[in-house]
Amino acid sequence: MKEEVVIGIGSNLGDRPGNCVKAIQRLDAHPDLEVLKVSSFYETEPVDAEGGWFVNAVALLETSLDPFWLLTLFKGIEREMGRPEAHRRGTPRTIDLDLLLYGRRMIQTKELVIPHPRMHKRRFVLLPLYEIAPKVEHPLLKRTAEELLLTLQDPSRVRLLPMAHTTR
Ligand code: PH2
Ligand code: MG
Ligand code: MG
Repeated sequence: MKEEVVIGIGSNLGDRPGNCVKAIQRLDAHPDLEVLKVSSFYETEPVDAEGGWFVNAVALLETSLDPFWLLTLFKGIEREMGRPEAHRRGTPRTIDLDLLLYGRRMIQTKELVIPHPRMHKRRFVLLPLYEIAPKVEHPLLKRTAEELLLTLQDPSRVRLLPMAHTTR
């Protein structure tokens, strides 16, 4: 069965927008995965992280891969793109792919928690998500992206990155 999946994409090391584009292209190249929508790219102030501002985006995928397969795929892409395996949370990274929503599925394991436990607290996630899927509902909080963004208390700055993207 195919599921709609929402992922977060982030980079704060090297060619940040280029890294995001490359990761999206690698995902789209997978035979069992289709990239349906990609948000604009945003420049975002780091939240509980070291290093400079991030470039962040959110994408909507359709896939028959199960969540744990997806996680393995994401880790492979992160590794190929130069992110060290033993990565301390918060240190600068060329690419970070996060599984945010997998349909309306709720998963709580050591390796994977879905919905992503911090997605509803972060402007760098909710603003791009609102752009591509304002009505998508958080299955635990029962609030749409739009509703979560309206009541969000996150003072970190998020601004549209002015550039043209060939992948959209
Ligand atoms: N990711 C983090 C921690 N902090 N801050 C911004 N602005 N963007 C991110 O993608 C991000 C972060 C952990 O993955
Ligand atoms: Mg992350
Ligand atoms: Mg991550």
